[in-house]
Amino acid sequence: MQKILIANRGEIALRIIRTCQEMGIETIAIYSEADKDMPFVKEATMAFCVGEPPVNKSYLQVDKILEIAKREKVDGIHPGYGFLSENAAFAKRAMEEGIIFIGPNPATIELMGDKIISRRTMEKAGVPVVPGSGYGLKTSEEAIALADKIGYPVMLKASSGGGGIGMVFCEDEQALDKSFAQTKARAMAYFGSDEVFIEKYIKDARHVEVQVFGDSHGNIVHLFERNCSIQRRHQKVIEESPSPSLSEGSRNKMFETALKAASAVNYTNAGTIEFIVDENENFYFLEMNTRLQVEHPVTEMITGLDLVKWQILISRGERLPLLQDEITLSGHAIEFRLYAEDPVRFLPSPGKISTLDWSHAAGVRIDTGYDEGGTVTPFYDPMIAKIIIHNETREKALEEAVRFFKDLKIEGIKTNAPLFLNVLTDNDFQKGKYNTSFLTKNLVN
Ligand code: MV4
Repeated sequence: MQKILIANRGEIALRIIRTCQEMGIETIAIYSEADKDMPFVKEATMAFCVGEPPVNKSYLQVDKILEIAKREKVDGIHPGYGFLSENAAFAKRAMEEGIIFIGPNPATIELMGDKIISRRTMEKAGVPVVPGSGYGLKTSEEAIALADKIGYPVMLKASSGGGGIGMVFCEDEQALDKSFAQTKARAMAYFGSDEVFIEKYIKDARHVEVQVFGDSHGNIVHLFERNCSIQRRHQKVIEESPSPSLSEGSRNKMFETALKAASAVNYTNAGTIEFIVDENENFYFLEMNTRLQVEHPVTEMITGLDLVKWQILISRGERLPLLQDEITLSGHAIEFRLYAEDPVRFLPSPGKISTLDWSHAAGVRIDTGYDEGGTVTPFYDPMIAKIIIHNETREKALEEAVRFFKDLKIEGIKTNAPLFLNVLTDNDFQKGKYNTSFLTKNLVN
């Protein structure tokens, strides 16, 4: 591969460009009119405008993007995350044009995109799934009859959803009855499919995901786990590895299960197996993400590996660079997603970043798409930067994080930085005792 088109923007586009530069690969950036002055546009070997700011007029313009890829004779397309990264039709069209889609094959993307089919596939492979329906539900009566068997509360989920989108919590029969038709209608409007299913709601659970990689020679490895329980409205805010308060026995069982899950679909490239872990450390498969994830730097820091490089090597048919027992874990890593948002109301707060000074951050990894003076526009995710701290122990990493956020100099826009100091000084968080209810229970409102 000598030339790669990056079908993304911001920090992840820059992140991919950096690895390509190290590997001597040329990069083609695409950008919307709103992003013309962003660093990733300047940093790429070449850059082309694909349209107006709204995503459906720019970053989701499949025809335009493929046209540029063909015209510029790129060998591969890296989709990053979000946008077209889990769009099987896009991956397929790229392959049909003789361009390598840097990710798993389209059939696997499609299979994992259907949450009922992926659930069934995993169950058949002997991977534990949450008690629930492995088929689409036609009527609220059918849903209620099943919920009576598995017990309330339940989660009503759209089969084409995922990542928290199209999911509704139902405390009791009344709530399920009330939500059923609406959830179905919304799923139809959002995803073009009204298939829904239910699962028992696992409460006070931890959200732990295992990073996996597969190559086209049948090898599959895991790169340990990430705890992503600190979320708000299904937006992850803090991720760390290793996961605190998880026994070695459960962790190892989770790794084995993740390998079993990936093997069941002959998985290639980077993927993540999401588990929900209950209070007794029972864990269940939730979904598989068939892309590189936002929080991949956490894994890079504890393993010392470059996951984008691995993706590129695998895509051009090479073997996994390391065998399972050659992959080692060192220290503790924690990532904080700094957003341009009102810290009180938790609403996006776009604007010009007049001061952005990382000079106090020696030894801290900052993945950002912005320079000082840059503008966060209202068209895309308002994430400004990912701050990734790696230290010998969790305790030391948390101390380093406190120092970092006390000294952080960012001006001109509101950010969620105050939240991080609240979390970092929370007693339960320091002890590693937290779950998906943490932000709602302790620190919000
Ligand atoms: C669940 C769950 C509990 N029980 N499913 C959210 C993201 C998506 N990948 C799956 N998610 C969840 N699915 C069952 N059956 C808990 C979550 C979940 C969550 C729920 C509410 C508030 C925050 C959460 C954070 C992570 C996961």
